[in-house]
Amino acid sequence: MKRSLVLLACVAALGMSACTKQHAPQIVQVAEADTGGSRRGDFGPPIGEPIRAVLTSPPHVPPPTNRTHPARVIVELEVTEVDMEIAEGVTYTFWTFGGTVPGSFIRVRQGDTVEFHLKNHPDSKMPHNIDLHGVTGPGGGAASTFTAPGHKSTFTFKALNQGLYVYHCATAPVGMHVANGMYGLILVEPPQGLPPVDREFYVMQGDFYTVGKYREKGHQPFDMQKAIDEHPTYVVFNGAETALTGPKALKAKTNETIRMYVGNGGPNLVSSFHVIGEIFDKVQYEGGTRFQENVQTTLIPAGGAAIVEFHTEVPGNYVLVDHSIFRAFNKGALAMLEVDGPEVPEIFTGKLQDEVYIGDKVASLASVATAVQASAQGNLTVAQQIEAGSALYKGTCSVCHQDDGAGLPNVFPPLAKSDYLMSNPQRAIEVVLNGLSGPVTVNGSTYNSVMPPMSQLNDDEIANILTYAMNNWGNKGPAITAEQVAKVRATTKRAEGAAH
Ligand code: HEC
Ligand SMILES: [Cu+2]
Repeated sequence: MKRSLVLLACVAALGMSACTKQHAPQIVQVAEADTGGSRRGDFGPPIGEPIRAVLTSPPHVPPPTNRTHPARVIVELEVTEVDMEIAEGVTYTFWTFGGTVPGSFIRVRQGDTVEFHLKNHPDSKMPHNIDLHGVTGPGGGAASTFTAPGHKSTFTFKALNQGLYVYHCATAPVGMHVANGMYGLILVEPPQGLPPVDREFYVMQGDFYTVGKYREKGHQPFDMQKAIDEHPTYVVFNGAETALTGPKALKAKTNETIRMYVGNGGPNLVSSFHVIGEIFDKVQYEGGTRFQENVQTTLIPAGGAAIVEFHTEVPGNYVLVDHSIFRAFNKGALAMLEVDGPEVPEIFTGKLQDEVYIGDKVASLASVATAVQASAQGNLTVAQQIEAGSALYKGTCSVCHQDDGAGLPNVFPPLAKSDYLMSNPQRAIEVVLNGLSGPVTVNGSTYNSVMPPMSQLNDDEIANILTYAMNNWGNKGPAITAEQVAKVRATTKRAEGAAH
């Protein structure tokens, strides 16, 4: 095989030049990368006492196995059905492998014999099973692990192929189990292990389908029709819009090599995985053996994975996104990596705040959830509205009207002490919902520009933003209620297909 490859390369090269020795190393490299697949993954029976696998919750990754021989590895994974936040103030009933979405990270070595124990918590309402893409055998273990609530199943497999593999539940209706968060990753290390790096992270994308709209507060049930239509309400990393933002952002230092094990649980969408401000030095695309270098965006199929590596040079915030970009900014597919260290002006200068770019994602939206909850209970205070509005104003309005509400001369009118805003609250609601264009005079200056409609914001959000704007920067005005906004929205004709 090796010989014929070399021969073919020489024949191909003959037309241009002789087959020099320079070609040889490349060919040998290709031959070396051929791992032999499953035929060369059996290193004989397990040696020594059985080992209990270290399982970790995302974004953590278990330590390398650091083994030079095959072992019997015991994996105990418990399925639980739990209510957790998918966005600030929005809960969802997730079905989980190990209590988290994605499920616990499993790390074994090629040639290991894995003794898999799947437990289904007695409080579960559904039976579940597991199909591990790293298994050679029917269903990836699905049929062998079908487990009713309060039961446990066991099966054993030999990890013959190295690579990064998705596992997921495959109980009917399969799509629903996957959509509820039943997926995770298993890494089968090559026999020599992976090269050491400074930090490893576990990140997995998933699409979610709720009856309520994006960020509609309260408990949201699964919407089967939206799932069938492949019309997700949320696309998130690690099971929640806020899983890796704010205080939960990933953290690293400059001058470190970062390795991310990135999976895509689907159930429907393919991910265009990208880190804003970084370039992947190396991508083991599709979780396989070969790698590509110097990559901007890597495609991760549903039910697939990739190992990406990059080196940190410049401090700051790096943003993980699905570069199908509406998913990042309007459905939640956005996570943060904070890199700490001294500035390196020879590589990167500039003091541009990326807060405006990533909008309210850097702000904690807890105050927004609090305000909506208080509103539902009928005891919302103006102070709560202002606090929520302040968080939402960031990014949504501050891009143009600026953090201090002063606007930009001749381009964006001020909201601070604006006679236009303060003289007519009803009109202000209309401006936010429907946008504004044509000449408008604010504090004696005329602006003739375009403000796009902000109708993607819900009634609570608009009420709170306007209450904030009308009671901040020296403004003293009324509080705006969600009911007032709803009234304006209901009486506004909108083009077919425009946001709610
Ligand atoms: C993309 C830039 C942009 C964004 C984002 C934006 N605006 Fe505006 N806004 C404008 C422009 C431009 C005008 C003036 C339009 C014109 O000339 O007709 C304006 C006008 C206004 C006015 C009336 C004039 C005044 O200064 O009182 C209000 C009130 C207002 N915006 C509020 C908001 C609020 C609240 C938000 C956030 C929900 C927001 N805007 C987001 C660009 C923006
Ligand atoms: Cu299941």
